[in-house]
Amino acid sequence: MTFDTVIHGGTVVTADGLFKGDLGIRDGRIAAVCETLQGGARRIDAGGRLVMPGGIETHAHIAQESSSGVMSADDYLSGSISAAFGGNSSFIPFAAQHRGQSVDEVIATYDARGSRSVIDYSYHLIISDPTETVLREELPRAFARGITSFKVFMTYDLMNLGDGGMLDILSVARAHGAITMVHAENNDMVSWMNGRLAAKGLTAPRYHAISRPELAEEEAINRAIQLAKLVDAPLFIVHVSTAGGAEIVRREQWNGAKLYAETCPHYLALTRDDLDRPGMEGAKFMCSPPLRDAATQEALWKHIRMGTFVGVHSDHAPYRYDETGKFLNGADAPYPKIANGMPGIAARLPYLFSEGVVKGRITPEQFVALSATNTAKVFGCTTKGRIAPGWDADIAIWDPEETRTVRLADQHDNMDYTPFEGMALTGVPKLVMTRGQVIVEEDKLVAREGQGRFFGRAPADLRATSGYMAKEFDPRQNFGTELR
Ligand code: DUC
Ligand code: ZN
Ligand code: ZN
Repeated sequence: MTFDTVIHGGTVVTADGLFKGDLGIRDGRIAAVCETLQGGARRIDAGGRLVMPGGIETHAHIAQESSSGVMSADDYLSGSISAAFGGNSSFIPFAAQHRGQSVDEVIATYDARGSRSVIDYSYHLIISDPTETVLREELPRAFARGITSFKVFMTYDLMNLGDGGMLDILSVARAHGAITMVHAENNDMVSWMNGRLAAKGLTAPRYHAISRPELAEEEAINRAIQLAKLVDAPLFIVHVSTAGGAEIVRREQWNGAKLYAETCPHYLALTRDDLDRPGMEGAKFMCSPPLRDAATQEALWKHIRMGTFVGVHSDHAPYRYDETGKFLNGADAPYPKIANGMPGIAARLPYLFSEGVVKGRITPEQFVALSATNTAKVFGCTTKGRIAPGWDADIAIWDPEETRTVRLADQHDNMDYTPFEGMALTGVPKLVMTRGQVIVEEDKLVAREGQGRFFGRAPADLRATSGYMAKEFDPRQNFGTELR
């Protein structure tokens, strides 16, 4: 058997186990996994290193306008390069429909933006305007192209769909085998808090965290799940930031909901105290849902370990600390007029490895599951996220012992700060490939612009969930499931 590349002498880590072995790669795919392999036009020595599936970053805002018109600082070139330096072989950013826009046009716009990527990419749609045309014509066309997931918002005046709008989306998604992702925060609770704080003139960045209470997330998570259960639709709760929210997710998973969730590194690494930094520095740490506290961090780690979360994703939402980003509305803008989000696509996996695997909170196998394999299943990436014959050769080779301190100067995104600045992290991705092509090697980019390919996705693999039958839809008793 001939190979284009052989990776030899490393420890291969999969979601199921660890073994010493070699990988043979041919035509962009893994052709052989064996104790030892000879040959290979190129042989890569992985002695002393871990050979893992390249990360799949499934929560990133790249070349995306927010509803208030702020453009993220990273495009598909800088965003994908930064992702690759952070150990990712592919990513699934959002393609955002704002009110009045056609979904077909949104997808065409992102196709043009995505063509610059150095790693493979797909999109989740964000839906903010579910008109009849969107529901009956455009979403089915998007599903047919392999865009099988999308995000809806329960907060933000220009994005929030209301419960009826969510039910419409959930029902259409279910019919097509798509999964609905939800940003769950109670919009009225947040608006009410904003009003109270504004009346007292409390508008500094630190009040952003106060304005979005933990209860607002917990209430909305619970409501989103009940809405999804009514129509038995798969649901993915993005960026869970509270212990209470994670507990509700866990309970409802046990109750049979087709329910998945993620958390993000910033909720593990930072707290609302970071918003108290001097002057406007706190704006760097403004994200929604907001940062919480140390007790929450411990609870989130417990849920990561126990499997409540299928993934830990960055929610890379890069808004610079200048007038193009955080301060588009002025250098001392009140917190409701400062963009929510922070960068983290490069730090996600090094942080999870260092704080998770190296500190003994999760196993190396769990790291692989959380960084690639689980979410590949949930988001229908049928050729990615595994090391097995026939799968894409999307591989990351890590030095598990090297320690590096995060510095802005070493970042590859378009940002002017990193919230992880100064953190010493152990474990460094040394080589990253997508479909057998090396993207990053020993701190150097070796890919060319546009090398990544769009990949269509299948419906979520729901076989491990039992589903939920609302009594009112039980054909033995009432109207029957066709009403859903
Ligand atoms: N939601 C996100 O997922 N990212 C940034 C801001 C937000 O509201
Ligand atoms: Zn969100
Ligand atoms: Zn996000």
